[in-house]
Amino acid sequence: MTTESNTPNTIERSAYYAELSALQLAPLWERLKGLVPTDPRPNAVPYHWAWNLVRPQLLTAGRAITAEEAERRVLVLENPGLEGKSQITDTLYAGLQLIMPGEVAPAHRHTQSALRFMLEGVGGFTAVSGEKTTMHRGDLVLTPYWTWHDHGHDGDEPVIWLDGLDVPLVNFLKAGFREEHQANRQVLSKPEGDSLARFGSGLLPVVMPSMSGTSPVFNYPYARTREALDVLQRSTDIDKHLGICMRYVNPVNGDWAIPTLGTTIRLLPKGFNSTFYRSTESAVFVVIEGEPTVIVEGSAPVVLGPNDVFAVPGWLRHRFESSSSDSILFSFSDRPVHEKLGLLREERS
Ligand code: GTQ
Repeated sequence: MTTESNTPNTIERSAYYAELSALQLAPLWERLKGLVPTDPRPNAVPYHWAWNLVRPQLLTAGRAITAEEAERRVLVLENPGLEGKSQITDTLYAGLQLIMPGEVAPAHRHTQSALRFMLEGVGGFTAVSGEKTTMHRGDLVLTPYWTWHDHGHDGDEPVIWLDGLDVPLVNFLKAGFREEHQANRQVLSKPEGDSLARFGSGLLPVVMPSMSGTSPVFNYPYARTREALDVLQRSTDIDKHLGICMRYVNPVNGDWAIPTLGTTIRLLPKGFNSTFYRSTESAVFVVIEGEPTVIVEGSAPVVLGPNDVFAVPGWLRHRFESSSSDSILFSFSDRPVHEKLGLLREERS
């Protein structure tokens, strides 16, 4: 005799599913493999933004709108796999920001963390939490979450930098808040260079102020970074996947400089070909020196020039070649989040 429990496939499934749907119920067995995939399936695709094509469009933006009207005059780098989403990878936001001489990008704050990687022009500055820093090419400048920040420009040529934010992550968590300051510019209460002297000189105050999770070093000057890479290049200790690759650190706790965004600088010596690497992190690269080639498995090699941006979604094997000269690449990624949640998986071939 058959019982109800061992006679499946006896009902009309589609009518049943419609009944379930009306009750806000769904059969997991139709969805399990999509919900719990065998391996990561990013929507983002590898993509290259060539500086020589992007820069003229950015300068046109300079004639289309003022920094003040725009609040931030930025061209968003939007991944072709994430059309309309203002995302460069599944978890990261990137944009190129232009500020013209004398302009102000008004003070605001938000719970998304931001970084600026300075690319072009002299005299641009940003102010964060009462301190101003003038940005030079290759400098990494941090805007910790929920800190007032405004940008300005005392020079006489366009200033352009790469913005990186954890917008998709924060929005996924529905933890986004934004506020506009009542003044365009915040009051400066500290001398320029205060944070670097206090926290970024191999020294820390004996009496530590209370801190957020972001590094209190708010500008990591390229002059210092470059000098370190120069010395490290004399060593033979070159990782076959990463080259000479260093991370920007929060000197207070040894963590990544930004809790959600992993920032690195790497030097690939002339003639260096890295070996395929992949990890669950998604990353954005920008070339600061040289002309490296990036090879993503399954795609044609891409030759990158200075200031070109390249997005590598998670779990895609990729490697770099640096044939004609030394190359230096800055990158930011969601790696700290993978690490902190125990989700980081790497594969080195
Ligand atoms: O400079 O504060 O590219 O709030 C996107 C959002 C830059 C900024 C962006 C922002 C900023």
